[in-house]
Amino acid sequence: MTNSIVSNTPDIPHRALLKWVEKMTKMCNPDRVHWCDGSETEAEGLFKEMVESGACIKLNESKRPNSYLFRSDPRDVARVESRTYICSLNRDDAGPTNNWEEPRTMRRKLKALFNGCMKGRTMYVIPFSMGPVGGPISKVGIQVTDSPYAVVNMRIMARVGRAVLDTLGTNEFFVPCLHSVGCPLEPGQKDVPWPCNPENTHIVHFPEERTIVSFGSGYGGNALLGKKCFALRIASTIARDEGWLAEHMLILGVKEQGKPKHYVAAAFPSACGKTNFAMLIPPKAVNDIEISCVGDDIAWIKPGDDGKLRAINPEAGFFGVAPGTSMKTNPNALLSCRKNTIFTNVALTDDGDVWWEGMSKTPPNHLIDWQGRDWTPDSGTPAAHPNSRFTAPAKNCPVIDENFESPEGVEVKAVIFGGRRATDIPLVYQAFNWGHGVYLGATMSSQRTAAAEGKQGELRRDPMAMLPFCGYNMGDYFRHWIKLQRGLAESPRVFHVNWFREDAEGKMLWPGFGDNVRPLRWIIQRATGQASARETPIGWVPRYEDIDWRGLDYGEARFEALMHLDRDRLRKLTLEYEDLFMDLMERLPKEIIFERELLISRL
Ligand code: O2Y
Ligand code: MN
Repeated sequence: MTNSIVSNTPDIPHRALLKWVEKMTKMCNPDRVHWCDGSETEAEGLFKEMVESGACIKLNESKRPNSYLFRSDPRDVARVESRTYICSLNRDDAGPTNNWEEPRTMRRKLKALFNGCMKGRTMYVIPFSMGPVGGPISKVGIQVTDSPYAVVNMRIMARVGRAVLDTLGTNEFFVPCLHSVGCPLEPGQKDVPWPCNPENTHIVHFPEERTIVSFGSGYGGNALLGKKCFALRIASTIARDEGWLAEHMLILGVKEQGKPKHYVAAAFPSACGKTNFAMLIPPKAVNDIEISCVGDDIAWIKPGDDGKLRAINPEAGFFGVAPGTSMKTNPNALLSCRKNTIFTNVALTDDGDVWWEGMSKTPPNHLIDWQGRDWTPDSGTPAAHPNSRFTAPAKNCPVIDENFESPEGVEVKAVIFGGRRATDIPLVYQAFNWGHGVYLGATMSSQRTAAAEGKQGELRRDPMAMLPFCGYNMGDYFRHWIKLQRGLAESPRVFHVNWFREDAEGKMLWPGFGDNVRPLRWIIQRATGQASARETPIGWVPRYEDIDWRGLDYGEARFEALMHLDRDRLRKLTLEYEDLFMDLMERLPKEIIFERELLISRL
């Protein structure tokens, strides 16, 4: 270790890890190095320091026990896709859907940025496991960071501590994750509440080396490197090489009374109610079915020895979007953040609790908004930032699944792809086979909402909801999906859903939320060979009588409108897909072209 730097370096036999941390220390030049043990005492100490420095506020202990509010710099409020890079050796291996730069050039740039970047700060070393510690599907990362905010969040989102180091033995694999907010402090210089360096933000992945380097942002996916950077971008490249899948999917369990529990994995682009679906509460009248949540965002799916696909949620917490979450829309999410939770960029109430748009019908008369300013309902600006977040332990969730901690994961019976589509796409349909299912995932698209970048209503292509998260060429990714099935004894059935179809007046045709359990029940029954269906050119669809309508007054004519297929429009939409396929042409598997041709001819 560098002589003058105080460090609590643990006694471990993993020489490569010690050497890497020493190298990072030399380059970043922090005042102290702290290896995190993930303990409650350690977190208490960090929160105490951050409250004292003004980096966060402790919330009212009786209303929101052991919970804290952070306000970020207004220039650092979300993931920045334009500054996210996949630096593979070969440009084509990143593909046309990723930003790419030549790895040596990028390394040179990063080296200049990281040189002395932690001066005046503590460098934290976070050993973390994605998935249960030591599990057969789990993987280890070591994040080095100068952000105590990242430390306390990582402690909720991943499994952190000495037990993780112990699994590494003398030379086991880990993903090195280097992070800095990019704001060195000169002696005597006072820190700001949310240090960041937006002009120089870079979120960089080196897929061949399996390393992550993030500079300049302290927010969410840019700073909690176990999440999108590791569990999706780097893990997807590892999964390609090892024969499994790292997916942007929730995992939920469905238990019908008197029947075995089954699990599904589902991919939705953002703003499609993914967390709501992951924690769905069925309507009262449908009282013989229970939904449990294994994960709300990411699934690692691996073929088991029995040739069936098994999935784990590699995360240990939820980094959920706050606005719109209420006891009406998602009570289980709200209950998940009743204690031991970190809030970022939500509003503060006068009695030391939190509030955000949509939490209650009537807003409080007075709040402190996400930028620390007085706020009233007449202010004309949102009290909470639209991308404000709660970081809550998954074990707080009232419907967390009994197998959430199972190292072997749960068997996946069905895969669901979904999108927000006001027209054309029916509530639910089933792919004819795996290849057709991969085509459905590859052609996923969703309408942009007001919160998303771009023109509202415009269709954004988002294959398998992985557009910003696939760590390699999207054409190779489709090929990997197709190939994976060849080694399976049994593959999950594949479905497409759309909760957002509208009538001619622009009114929602489907109630959504808890009622989504109705198509979900049909999906489970189809995947387990129990339900009937009707064949159409786009796939198998339920007939009116195949859906459980108890407690919902939904006539046959309305269902017809919800499921209506306009062949001409669908053929036109299919042909319009040409543009994405043209971009990927060089690496697009022929199976995808065949599926498209088959669909056009069926239509
Ligand atoms: O803006 C961020 O950094 C968070 S993005 C995020 C967080 C939780 C789950 N999913 C996402 C996403 O962008 O898909
Ligand atoms: Mn996500």
